[in-house]
Amino acid sequence: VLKNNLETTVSSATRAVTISRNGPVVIVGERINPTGRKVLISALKEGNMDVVRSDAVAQVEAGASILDVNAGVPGADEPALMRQIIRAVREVTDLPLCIDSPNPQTLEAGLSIYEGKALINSVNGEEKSLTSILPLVKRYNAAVIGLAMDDDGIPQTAQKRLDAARKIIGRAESMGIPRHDVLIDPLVLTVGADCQAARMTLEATQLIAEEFGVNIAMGASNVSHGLPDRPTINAAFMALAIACGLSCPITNPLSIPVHEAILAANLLMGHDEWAVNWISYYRSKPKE
Ligand code: THG
Repeated sequence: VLKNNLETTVSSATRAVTISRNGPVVIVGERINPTGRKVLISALKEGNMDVVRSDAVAQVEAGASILDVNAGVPGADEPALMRQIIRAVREVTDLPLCIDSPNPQTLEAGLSIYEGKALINSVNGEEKSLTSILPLVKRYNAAVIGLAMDDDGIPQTAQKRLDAARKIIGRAESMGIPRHDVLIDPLVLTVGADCQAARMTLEATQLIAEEFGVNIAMGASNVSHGLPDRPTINAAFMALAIACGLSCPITNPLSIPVHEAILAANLLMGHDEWAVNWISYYRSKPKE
């Protein structure tokens, strides 16, 4: 059990959410992301925000506490699209947002209209990323997810991912960004390509959480890419990662196996007193 647990608070204009290993995990809903979603891509190309609004509502109802928003439509004006998506989501929910883009112009477009303390997704240990993204984190008083990679790419060992995390945290602190506002993503690759990949990410998660106390975010669904019955693998990985220190999974809360694994892990990790959340989930669950 980890002892050094920093707290990260993000907010909208009217709501604050605290991420911490001292409480239940905070689910970042990943669905507002056009990658691989033809229906969402074509709606966004036409400026139609209906899918964005319905995805937002569905994820809130399924238990997301933060919503990831990604405007990565090939050929689109991403900064303009990011603003449209953020405004559409704000019409239907006041959950805090995780603004997801590798592009500083897109991030800034979103941040400039966002009210509250956003979560920026993401910076990484490459010089180009550190120098373009961290000033935005500072200027907008945001929190940020740091991907555990550097100018040599994604490290192949847990120790080197720890080193990449150290570089990101050190650079953030040198700019006056407090350590508790930096989350680290130890990076999840598919076990379909390398059967040691998940184990290595779990080890990196533990090392980084222990050494720095920072919150850990990850896009856990990548773990099963290319394999059959992905939700079962994702659910098992989710429970293991939470035990190793994951506090902020970026996932689809509408996936029932993953969602149930998260609720069960919260209970088993001692963050669901009298099993109140587990029992109330069970009571409201549609019967087969
Ligand atoms: N780390 C961080 N941020 C991330 C990721 C990460 N953001 C993006 C991604 N990874 C997490 N988000 C998604 C969003 C969608 C899917 C996976 C991860 C996905 N989409 C389906 C597909 O491509 O087949 C299609 C969607 C559907 O219809 O279900 O799987 O690792 N920091």
